[in-house]
Amino acid sequence: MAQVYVALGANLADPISQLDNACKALLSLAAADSFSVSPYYRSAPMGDVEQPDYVNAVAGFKTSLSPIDLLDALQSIENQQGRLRELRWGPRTLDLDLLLYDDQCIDSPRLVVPHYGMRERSFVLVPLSDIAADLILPDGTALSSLLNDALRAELVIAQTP
Ligand code: A4P
Ligand code: MG
Repeated sequence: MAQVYVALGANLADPISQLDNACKALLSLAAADSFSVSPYYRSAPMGDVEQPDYVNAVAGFKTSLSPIDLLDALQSIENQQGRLRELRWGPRTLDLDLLLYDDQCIDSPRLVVPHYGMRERSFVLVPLSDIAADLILPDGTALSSLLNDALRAELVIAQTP
């Protein structure tokens, strides 16, 4: 079994329900009693595309799926929830990014882990630390060392679990 962390993000079509539905789907990939999810946070969109605010969260669970099978499962959940891939960094009903897969480093055409943006993004670091405060990244960096008050101030709690 691998311990994995998945970032959830949505900014279209009732984002809170999108995250609720995604959590139910992720639960079905998780080993019994291994699933946890952070509070949901609202944040301004990162990037230059004009679009609604996002709701973001991070889920953690144990799974027997291989990394690529897990990516396939995440993409099929995105597709079931009406995801269209129109514009890079554009609005979406649901984005599921695989942040961490145990302490593996993966660099393949379809999958890069740890996820490339996770060390800078408040909407990833804060919810990840809610469910895994003592986490050490594969390169030995403590998650807590990447967090600060300015990052926390970018987020507003939208819903607690
Ligand atoms: N891929 C490679 N590695 C991974 C991984 N670790 N997890 C590949 C998931 N996918 C991975 O992703 C494009 C391709 O990345 C996939 O086909 C997969 O094989 P995508 O989800 O189709 O495209 P995307 O989401 O538009 O691109 P990307 O780069 O994932 O976008 P980001 O970086 O996630 O940014 N602002 C706020 N506040 N909150 C947000 O959540 N999200 C974005 C999207 C922009 N602004 C945001 C937020
Ligand atoms: Mg993505």
